Order: sequence, then structure tokens, then C-alpha cells
Amino acid sequence: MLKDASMSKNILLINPWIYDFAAYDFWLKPLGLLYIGSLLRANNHKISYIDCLDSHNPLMLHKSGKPPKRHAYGHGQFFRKVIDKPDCLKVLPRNYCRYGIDPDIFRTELGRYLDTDIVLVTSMMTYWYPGVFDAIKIIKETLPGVPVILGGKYASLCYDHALVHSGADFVVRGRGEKQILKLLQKHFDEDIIFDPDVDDLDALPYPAFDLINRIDQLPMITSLGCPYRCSYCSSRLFYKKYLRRDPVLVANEIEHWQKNYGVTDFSFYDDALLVDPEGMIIPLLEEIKRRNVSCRFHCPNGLHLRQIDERLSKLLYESGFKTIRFGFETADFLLQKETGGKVQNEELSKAVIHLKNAGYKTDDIGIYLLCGIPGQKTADVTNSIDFVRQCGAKPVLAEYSPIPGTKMWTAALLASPFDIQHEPLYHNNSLLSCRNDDFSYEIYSKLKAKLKMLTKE
Ligand code: B12
Repeated sequence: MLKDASMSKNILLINPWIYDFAAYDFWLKPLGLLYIGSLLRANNHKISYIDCLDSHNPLMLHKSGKPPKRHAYGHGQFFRKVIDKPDCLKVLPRNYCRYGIDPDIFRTELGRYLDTDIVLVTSMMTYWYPGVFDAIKIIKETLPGVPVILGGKYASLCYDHALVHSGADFVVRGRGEKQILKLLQKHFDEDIIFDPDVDDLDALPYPAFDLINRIDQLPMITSLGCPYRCSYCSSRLFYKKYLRRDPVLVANEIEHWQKNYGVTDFSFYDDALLVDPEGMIIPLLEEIKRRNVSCRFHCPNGLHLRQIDERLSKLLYESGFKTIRFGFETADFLLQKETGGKVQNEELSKAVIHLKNAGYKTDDIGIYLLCGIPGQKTADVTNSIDFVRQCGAKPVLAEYSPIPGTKMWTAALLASPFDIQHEPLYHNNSLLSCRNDDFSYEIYSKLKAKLKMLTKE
């Protein structure tokens, strides 16, 4: 029996701040939280949203008088304020900042939702937990007695830490759709009205992007999970199966956001967007072309190189893929095998030729190189940089962030001079927490500066 709609809850979604040495809005949106929001709306709840990272927050714009610099493609700076560093991060002589709106503005925003029944807070990087804790503390002060549910990446990867320290009433680990419905049913006596098969990604309602204050870009996923098992990556911890959507339905969604909300920039959050191109990217882009939907696409998360051939390169270029980054990680054959075997050197050189023939320039082709993995030598990083440059692409250093539960975690525990087991702040990629005598922080910094000079030329 269905309950009266008036029995549904007022649910407030919160995307907390980031506290870090550096943070740039590289097409960053709380996609998982907004997926949960739309599912709850389909279950008759009233959903509201506060984004502590909103660079267009009107109160904050008024207060600061200086808007963060934004790029036409929908990425750019956040509001930023230097804050005290947690003691354990004092080893790094860099400013530590809060990115996002000021806490007093967050309090004011919360004041608009005093009738809230439940607050849902998301979390991203494990080492961003202090922003999450501060948000929960302020929610508890402003909305006393209202239960707070925490989910997301930090909550999942550092579940015990979150249970003890976060201040949330409930902590949810892993995919949230089923769990949140059950939690609302069990603890708040709410009926489940719409309970889709969460393995069918097309059965989920579109994320509640309409709640975003000013949409400058939107993230999309065409799949969850990854067929590869790279040792540094946590994808398999979240997704046992590699789930894909129907490309035509992805095109429908892109067209929906473009036609009804005027969105032109889309970022793909997939772990494996290009795998089996005939199964997704080719039919998707052909469908978009056929419908005359004109968009720009960005892939801040690394793409797989193996699939890049003449046809796909042309299609990506012609379809408006402006920002393309590929995960290469290292030019060392043994290390490639050890970390996951997803790509080899010849595949990079061939891919770059195809991409250039299609129209991309050296600077457009960003190649992520993993640096600071346990036991890695400086020579490996410099050789990899040289190889990428010889191929005619742009090396981009991706500093290793150790993630609990991954295959590389045990090696990271042994290699790190920091207590990464008990303190997630040490997972911060800026800290280079698995540095060693050969690949020290100083060497890394010099390399990074040199690379900046070289790629500026
Ligand atoms: C897109 C992406 C990025 C984007 C931005 C993403 C963002 N929004 O912040 C960019 C490119 C900027 C990025 C950068 C980095 N990333 Co990244 N990224 C991702 C990626 C691929 C997708 C995240 C996502 O949206 N997933 C899809 C949504 C649907 O899933 P979800 O968020 O988990 O949400 C579900 C659940 O968590 C839950 N849930 C979420 N919120 C809530 C709330 C409640 C209340 C409940 C109940 C449930 C719930 O339900 C949701 C639906 O099922 C993930 C890997 C992955 N596949 O998830 C890595 C990942 C988060 N990134 C990771 C890493 C390592 C990095 C980098 C450090 C890489 C590097 N060396 O440069 C940088 C760090 C940047 C920085 N400034 O520090 C790691 C995490 C590291 C860590 N220690 O936490 C991940 C897990 C990948 C990995 N290697 O394993 N990343």
C-alpha cells in the first residue's frame, strides 16, 4: 500500500568543502550524490541541495566581491581561503586551503532548510575528510536532531574511520542506491515506491542536475567499473561487474541536458569509456552526430589508449572531444605488466600518430604518468616522460595516492614513511606519501617544475 505523498521526507543533499594543498575544479561534480537525489525524488521525497564547492554561489560572490576565474569549458577555480594545516601535514611547506564557500554562508544556506528531515552528505577523496567532518559539525549545530547519513568514496574506502570520527548518524559503504532506500525504510518507516535494478544503469533516473545553481558543465557516465584490474586503482572494490548503458539512451540524456538546460560541456567520469568501442563510444558519438547535437566533451579521468585507431581518433576529434587524457602510467614494460598490463609502448606511439592525423596537437594529448608508487625509481619517471615527449604527446604527472583495499596497498604500507594505515590525510597525492631515497620529494618537485617549463615551450 502506498503512503500519502505528504508522508515523504524533506531530504537535503550536501557536497562538502575540499581542504587541500591544491584543488582545481577539473569538471568536478558530486555525480553519485545527485544520482541518489533523483532516485529519492522518484520515491516521492522532496530533495534540496547545497554545494559547498559552488563557484557561483550568489552570497559568496557578494561577500568576496571577486568571482573565481572560470574557463569557458566549465572548469576553473573555486573560492579559496588559506587555513591552518592539520599537524600531520606540516611536513609539507605549502599553503593548505579551504576550497568553496565560507562556513558562515553554509550556515545561512542551511537556515533555508529548517524543515529538513534527513541530510545526506557525500565524500570524495579519502584525504578530503576534514571538509566532510566540518560540514557535518555545522549541520548538527544548525539542524539539531536531524539525522545525517554519510556516503561516497571516503566513507566506503575508510569505513571504520568514518564510523568513529565523522559525526554522522549512519555511514554507508559502496553504491548507495539500494542502501539508502533500505535505510529510509527501516529507520524512518518510508515505503519504497520505486526500486530499480541498480545493475541496469539505464533504469536509474537521470541525476538531479536540475538542482545545481548554475550548470556550467555536467558529468556523465556510460558505465560503472572496469574490465582491467590495475593494482593502484579501487574500481574493482566498488564494482564487481563492468556495467554499461545503452549508447542510444546516453545520447538521449546528453540531448536532454542540452535542449532543456542549454548545457554544451560534458565530462565523462567512466573508468573505461573507450573499451570495446563498438559497444559504446562509436554508436554513442554517431548517434549524437546524427541528431545534430553540438557539444564539447572532456575526459579528465584517464582514457584507455589501446582502442585508439584512425577511425576512433577522427570520431573523437569531430565530435568535439576537447580535453583528452590517457592513462599510460609508465614506459617500463615490467612495471606496466605489474600494475595491470592495460597498455604498452607501441600502443602509445601508434595512438599519438592517429590522434595527430585526426587534428589533435601535442598539448591536447595529455598522458598521465603515475609517479611515487612504492619502490619507483626516478629513472623510471624520467624515462617515461622522455618516451611520451618523443611520441609527441604531453606528459602529465599523476602523483600516486595509496588507496586501502587495492592490490598495491600492502606495498604502500611497507614503503610509506607516513602512517597511511591510520591517517587518511596521508593518502594525499600532493604529499607523495610513498616517496623514497631515490625518488624523493625534492627530486619530484624539480621534475615537476622542469616539466612545466618544457610543456610551456
Ligand atoms: C571522475 C573522477 C575524478 C575527477 C573528479 C571527480 C570528482 N567528482 O571529484 C578528477 C579527474 C578531477 C579526479 C582526480 C583525481 N582522482 Co579521481 N576519480 C574519479 C572517478 C573516476 C569517478 C567518481 C565518480 O563520480 N564516480 C561515479 C559515482 C556514480 O560514484 P560515487 O561517487 O562513488 O557514488 C556512489 C557511492 O559512492 C554512493 N554515494 C556517494 N555519495 C553518497 C552519499 C550518501 C549519503 C550515500 C548514502 C551514498 C553515497 O552512492 C553513489 C551511487 O552509487 C573515481 C573512480 C570511480 N570509478 O568512482 C576516481 C577516484 C575517486 N579518484 C581517485 C584518485 C586517486 C584521483 C587523483 C588523486 C588522481 C591523481 N593522482 O591525480 C586525483 C585527485 C585530485 C585532487 N585534487 O586531489 C581515487 C580515490 C583516491 C582517494 N585516496 O580517495 C578514485 C577512487 C579512483 C581510483 N584510483 O581508485 N578524479
